[in-house]
Amino acid sequence: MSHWPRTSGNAINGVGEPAPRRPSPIYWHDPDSTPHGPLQRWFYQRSNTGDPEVAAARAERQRVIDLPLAPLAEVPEQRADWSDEVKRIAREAGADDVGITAMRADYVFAGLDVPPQRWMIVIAVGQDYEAMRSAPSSRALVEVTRQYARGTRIAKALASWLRERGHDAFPYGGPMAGSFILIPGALAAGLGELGRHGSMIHPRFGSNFRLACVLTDVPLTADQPTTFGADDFCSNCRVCIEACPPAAILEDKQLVRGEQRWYVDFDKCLPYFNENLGCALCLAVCPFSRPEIGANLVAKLRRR
Ligand code: B12
Ligand code: SF4
Ligand code: SF4
Repeated sequence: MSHWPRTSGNAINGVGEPAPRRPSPIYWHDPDSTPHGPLQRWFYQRSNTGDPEVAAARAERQRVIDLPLAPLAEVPEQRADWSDEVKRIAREAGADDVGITAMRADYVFAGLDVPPQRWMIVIAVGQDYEAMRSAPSSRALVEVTRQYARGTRIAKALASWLRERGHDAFPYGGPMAGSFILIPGALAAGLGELGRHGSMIHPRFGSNFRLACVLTDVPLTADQPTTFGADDFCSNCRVCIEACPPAAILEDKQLVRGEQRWYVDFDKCLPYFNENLGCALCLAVCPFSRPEIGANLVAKLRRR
């Protein structure tokens, strides 16, 4: 806590602000550029426990991040709509779900450049439930790290495929925040609903999945947002509230940058997250994440 800045993370995130604005960089940016940067450095020291599996998963993730993209072909191939093809290629490369939405400037962190591409192809990758059930643990951290690598690998494969057809494309898979937030685009692309725990709930993977994406200008058709009742269900469910050790998950929606929505108390979550290998308990305990139970729940909510 000696690294804790005077500024509240909730103030940086715009809690209580009635006017819409772009999000501010808060974590997983250049640590010298944000008030919580020293805590970010400390996280990597703390989570470097000497566990060879964590080290191997991190090395593999870095190898994937460093992979070069295919060269850009000189003559662009023309198609009226690339949507079915890009989804097919993303799935073949390992994506568990894919959605398309228009890239919007209000997804981009304040002070960072708005990417020039028009479209966002959003990729979802499921995580192993048994590994995540052990969160917070080294095993869950390894699984999260592997899925970051998988999301990045798929995004790079799709971006390379587009470049080989003469269309530039930008892949993003984390774990650093990059220049834009993924959740509002993933919601718009129909990949799920926002849950009380501040992460998304997907109809098949529940909360237990990660996101990656590719930005491009090829002609695409946007998908529609989906609702299957998760938002309503969250209003009557307290599982993540009760499971979150620092009580960071709140009873009520909050006004954040002009939107009333579920919000997690950053100042409570982050110390626990940092001391406990990236935590993720809230993803693991969510009933939607439990294989079989999640699918039945979604079917029941859809019937209702
Ligand atoms: C910084 C960051 C964090 C920070 C702080 C997040 C925060 N809310 O302040 C910390 C380290 C605490 C964190 C923790 C976790 N994170 Co995180 N995080 C990010 C990251 C890199 C940037 C998000 C950010 O800057 N948020 C700060 C502001 C914008 O937060 P906010 O206003 O509260 O908005 C949040 C949501 O409400 C939503 N959102 C934003 N704008 C809007 C607008 C509307 C209209 C709606 C409905 C929602 C919405 O997105 C934000 C997500 O943080 C993203 C990847 C990315 N590039 O987007 C992953 C990401 C959001 N994290 C993710 C996950 C899973 C986690 C953890 C479970 C950790 C883990 N080991 O898996 C925990 C969950 C706890 C929590 N508090 O949310 C996933 C979510 C996947 C999913 N199923 O939805 C992402 C997308 C990473 C990924 N590639 O998959 N995270
Ligand atoms: S545990 Fe319950 S309240 Fe929390 S996100 Fe999942 S369904 Fe919603
Ligand atoms: S990551 Fe852990 S501390 Fe943060 S909200 Fe989820 S359960 Fe709570």
